[in-house]
Amino acid sequence: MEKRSSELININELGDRRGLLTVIEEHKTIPFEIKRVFYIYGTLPEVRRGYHAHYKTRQALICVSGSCRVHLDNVKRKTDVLLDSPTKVLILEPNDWHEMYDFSPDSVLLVLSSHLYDPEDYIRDYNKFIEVYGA
Ligand code: T46
Repeated sequence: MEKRSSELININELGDRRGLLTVIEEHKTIPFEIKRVFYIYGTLPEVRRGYHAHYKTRQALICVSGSCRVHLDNVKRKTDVLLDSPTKVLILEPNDWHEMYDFSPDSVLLVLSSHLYDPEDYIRDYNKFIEVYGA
């Protein structure tokens, strides 16, 4: 299985007296074609979600309102990323087991995805994840 490194990138904020605007473009800001967009909101602060990795799906996570944290585990390293600005973009590669948590009440987590929804693309069992990506 191909392994890539997830990455937190900062993108520009364009602003004037009217307010702020931030742009995301496929193959420029985001290193893949965007096939699907979804957003996660109304998640209570004590809830932890995710608990999976993917086979193919690459994603970009942006907390466009409020904040949340993402736990990442690619077998070789475990780290936690704070998404607390619409200018922070987490490029999340399929080989990172991820868990999202610590959602603020106003949190809206926007996710841009390289593939259409396919339940078969999820690895929801941690032992299976190690089997697939541990070598
Ligand atoms: C991911 C993280 C960041 C659909 O029917 N279509 C969709 O495109 C999605 C994303 C979900 N669903 C259904 C499947 C479940 O019945 O919506 C329900 C909630 O999805 P899930 O439990 O997978 O949500 P999270 O927050 O655990 O994970 C989601 C994405 O599914 C996942 O790809 O990487 O956000």
